[in-house]
Amino acid sequence: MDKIRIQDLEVFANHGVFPEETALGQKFLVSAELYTDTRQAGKTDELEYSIHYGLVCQEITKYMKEHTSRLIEAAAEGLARQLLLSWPLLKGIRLEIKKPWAPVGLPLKTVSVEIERSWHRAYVAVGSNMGDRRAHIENGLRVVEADPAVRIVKRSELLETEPYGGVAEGAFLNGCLELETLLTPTELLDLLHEAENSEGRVRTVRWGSRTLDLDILFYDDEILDAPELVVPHPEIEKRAFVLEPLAQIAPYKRHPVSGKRVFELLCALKGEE
Ligand code: A4P
Ligand code: MG
Repeated sequence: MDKIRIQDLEVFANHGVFPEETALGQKFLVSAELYTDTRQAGKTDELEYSIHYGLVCQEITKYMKEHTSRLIEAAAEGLARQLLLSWPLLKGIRLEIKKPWAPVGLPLKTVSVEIERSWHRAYVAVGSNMGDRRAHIENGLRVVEADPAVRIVKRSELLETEPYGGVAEGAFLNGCLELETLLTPTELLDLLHEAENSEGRVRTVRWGSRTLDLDILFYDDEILDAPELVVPHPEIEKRAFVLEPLAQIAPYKRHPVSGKRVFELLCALKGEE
């Protein structure tokens, strides 16, 4: 991806573990690579299609001066998040904060941390088969959307489906979402659990009835094998109640393991019925 690079922006600010660092302040050098597609700006010569690096420098300076972190890790994390939230054309960022005057009592040029953060695309399955199913889903999605680090960019319809797996009773409403998020897969799962819990979800029987179930289907093209988080969701291919709504919003999305597209998986499953 194209990038706009800011190198060693000098800011006097008050981050540090030692009391004198927060009291007296010191010099920091901030470098950033802003990942963005510059093609349109390049063709039109119009600033509105790009990221105004002058304003970004001002925002970095303001953030560094207005916050006090003990660790430059925390300053970098907070600053990267703020920039990614405030600039719609910014897809990702590599950010380095250097401390040339780090009080370690030994001669050094700089110490620094460098992080890379970006927006990710995730797909989430939504289901409910207890009580006011539509209300459980809408309320749960409000909890998800309340986090600024998550944007729901597409929603399928909510489809009426028969219970699958032989444990749950009562028809389900099922749907799928496409999200853009700054959260890691584990952080996203925690947020989904929070939304489930806010709707009074009680975990009794696996695959049993539930007020709200939110499962991660895909997270970019990542493949995760930890038992507490398997991505892509291992049951996608077997479930019409996932593939039908998913095909409404992402028919051409490829399963990163099999390489098959969502509409192909749905056709294959229907062919078996
Ligand atoms: N976990 C691992 N991978 C994931 C992932 N990709 N997304 C872990 C979400 N969670 C994941 O889930 C148990 C644990 O799985 C989580 O704590 C997480 O660490 P859970 O939601 O507590 O339990 P569950 O929902 O009963 O189990 P599971 O396996 O999520 O059940 P499913 O697969 O959701 O199936 N029929 C219809 N028509 N529609 C439905 O929506 N749903 C189910 C439940 C059965 N039949 C259905 C439907
Ligand atoms: Mg679940």
